[in-house]
Amino acid sequence: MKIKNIRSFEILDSRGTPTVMTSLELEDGTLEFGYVPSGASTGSREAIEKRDGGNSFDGKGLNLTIKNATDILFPELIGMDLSSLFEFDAKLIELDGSENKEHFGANILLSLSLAACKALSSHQKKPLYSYINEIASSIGIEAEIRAPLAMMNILNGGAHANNGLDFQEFMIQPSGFSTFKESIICGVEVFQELKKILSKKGFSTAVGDEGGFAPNINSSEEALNLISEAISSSGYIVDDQVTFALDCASTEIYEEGVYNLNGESLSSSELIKFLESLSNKFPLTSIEDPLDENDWNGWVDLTNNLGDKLQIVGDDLFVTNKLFLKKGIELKAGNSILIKINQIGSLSETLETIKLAKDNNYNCIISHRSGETEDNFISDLVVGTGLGQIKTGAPSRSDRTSKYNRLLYINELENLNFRGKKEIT
Ligand code: 2PG
Ligand code: MG
Repeated sequence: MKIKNIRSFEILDSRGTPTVMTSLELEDGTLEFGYVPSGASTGSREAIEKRDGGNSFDGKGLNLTIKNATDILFPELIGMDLSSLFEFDAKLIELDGSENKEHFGANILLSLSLAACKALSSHQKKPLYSYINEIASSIGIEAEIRAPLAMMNILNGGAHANNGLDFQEFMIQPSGFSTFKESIICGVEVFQELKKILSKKGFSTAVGDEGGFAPNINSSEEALNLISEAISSSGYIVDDQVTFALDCASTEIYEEGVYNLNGESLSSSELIKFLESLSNKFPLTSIEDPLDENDWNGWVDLTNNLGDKLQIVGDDLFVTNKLFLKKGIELKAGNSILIKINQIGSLSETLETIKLAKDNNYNCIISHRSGETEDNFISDLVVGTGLGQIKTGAPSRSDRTSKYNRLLYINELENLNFRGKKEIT
């Protein structure tokens, strides 16, 4: 079916920063939209998010970027036959011609890739998750449609909050349940109990960028103790039913060879020791970006020490790019990968990275960005690829709950299998 029209629009993300939404219309009237999220703690090797510079929106405006794509890129695509997402994405990559998508911008290209995927699925009258399942299977990803175990970020720090916590995300994984619904109910109850506890102790219950609380506390232990208390007092069992996951986002605290943590300067091996001791005190099942994006030796050491026990997740390290993942596989750096579609800028390349990860037994976690929109494409993506884990913030604020709500809907509709603990053991 031929592409009849493409238009991009400057819209706002959950931080009020401009982002791009693109509509793609087929000749039969099918009309679909691609929305692009945006990060705050970005990896330096991510594909380029193009912005206008200048004065509008503090340099983050997108009018010129959109005009450039409208004048030069879209005329090449309009009239094209859209029958394969892989062919469409390959065309985008060829027309951009740069290694990191700086020519038109990974944000523009991703909005097109997502709109095209949705248009193909609508045109074929298939639910988005089923269509994604088909294309994932077509490149050899063994994808069993299922509900994911959530990583819920209920305490925010680092670049996502204005408090004293150096690590960025303190998450729970409600894994000890037999259904997705029970697991989400547990997460919500713990989140609400945490609010009561913080309030009783005189802390603020205002939330950070991903909907989790951002109290003015200073240490990871204090954060994890508060969460443990919330789990127990809401009637759940720490470890047995709910475990912890961290995103240290350590690239953000690394400066001139040292890690700045709680007012101290730690070497790579000191930070590794600290994380090991934390994992002995608390039931951690996952640590993301424990070290800086260029500290490959540290990653190898940490994976060697803790990799049998928990997920060591590369986010800034791998930036959803198969080249960096390949390096990690060769070095044995990390054993899991965070998957963010806008780090690489097309759905096809995202699926290729997932294939490489799965072929090498790396766990994959589909992730939102801290700057999100109301779009919930990643919910269909995690169900369709059957990857089994999603990180999409706290069960609070519409930019986060839109993902949970879509999952609740698909779960009910399809009576999805939920593997809980098996995803992380
Ligand atoms: C992360 C993400 C999402 P950001 O570091 O994993 O939680 O944050 O989008 O700011 O990179
Ligand atoms: Mg991260």
